[in-house]
Amino acid sequence: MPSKIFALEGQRVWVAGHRGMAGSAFVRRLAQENCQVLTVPREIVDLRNQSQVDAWLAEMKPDVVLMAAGKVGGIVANNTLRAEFMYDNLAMTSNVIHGAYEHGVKKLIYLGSTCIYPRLAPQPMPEDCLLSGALEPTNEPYAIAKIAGIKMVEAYRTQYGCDFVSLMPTNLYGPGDNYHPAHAHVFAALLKRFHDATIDAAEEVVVWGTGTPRREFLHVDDLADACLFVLEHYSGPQYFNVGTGSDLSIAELAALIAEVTGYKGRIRFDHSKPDGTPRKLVDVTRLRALGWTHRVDLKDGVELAYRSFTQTSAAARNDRAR
Ligand code: GFB
Repeated sequence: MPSKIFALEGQRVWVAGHRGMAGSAFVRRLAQENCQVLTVPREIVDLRNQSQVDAWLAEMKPDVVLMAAGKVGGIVANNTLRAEFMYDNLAMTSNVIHGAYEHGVKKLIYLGSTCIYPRLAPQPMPEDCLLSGALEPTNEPYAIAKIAGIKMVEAYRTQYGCDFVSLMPTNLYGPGDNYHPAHAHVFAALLKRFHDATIDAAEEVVVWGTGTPRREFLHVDDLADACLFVLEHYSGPQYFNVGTGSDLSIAELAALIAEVTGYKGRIRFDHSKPDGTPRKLVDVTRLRALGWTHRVDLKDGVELAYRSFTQTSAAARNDRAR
């Protein structure tokens, strides 16, 4: 374990995007640290608006920024809301990174995504395969915006000496996920669909695509832990993949979620829906060499995520009943 080069203690830490799945995990994780967490709802500061971001930074003067804000979604959301995914992410990224530079932020962590790597990248995908081939068309606008963010982080370090670092989380899941039937990522979409099918004793659940694409899944609390680890132990020009180092097919994921939710019916694959990238497994050698490894294995993670989903749904039902 390397020694700490930066201590969070006493720092003012702005979590940008604190209502999202990653941002809310950062807030939970930071509660264990002796630091001051700053958040602001989008009704007050729209991160796409440069002057609002600038005014917020001038007033709050954070020492650290965790940039978890972004417009995100699954394969269909990415493919249909192409303009929004591009504009919203480019605008938020550029306002937050440039503002952090202008207001003397000491450290910033930027969250990219593994869809920045070429569609047919070598597996597992090393950080160095960035920009070595064509992107997956279904999420190209989002990937281009994320690549712009990584390159901004790089450029602000080179030209201005900003201590900003990028992380590339693999597909995330956990509390605070979006369960929208069409726009969710596969994990949350299937968790909800299998849960509903179990409650309704449905005979069939439809899973999009062929079931053969392979994906890697990381519990969002592990991402939050990795983020603080990098913040405190690394300062330099490298960026880091964050994953578990193992993947499974969508068919295997569906079977696992069916088991955890208690679903006993049939699973049908809808070949009219897109498969996306055939495989997306990150090479985690670089972050492991720095001293960080994930803690939550997928089987435990599905159970944890399901528990959180059912508790949140029960709380929402109680709220509606009041
Ligand atoms: O999480 P997901 O939507 O996005 O997963 P990506 C897509 C894979 O899961 C495809 C299959 O192979 C889908 O055919 N799948 C099966 C489903 N059933 C469903 C379902 O009900 N909903 C969804 N969404 N998929 C995303 C990118 O790629 O990964 C983002 O689009 C981002 O930009 C994210 O990078 C991490 O893994 O393909």
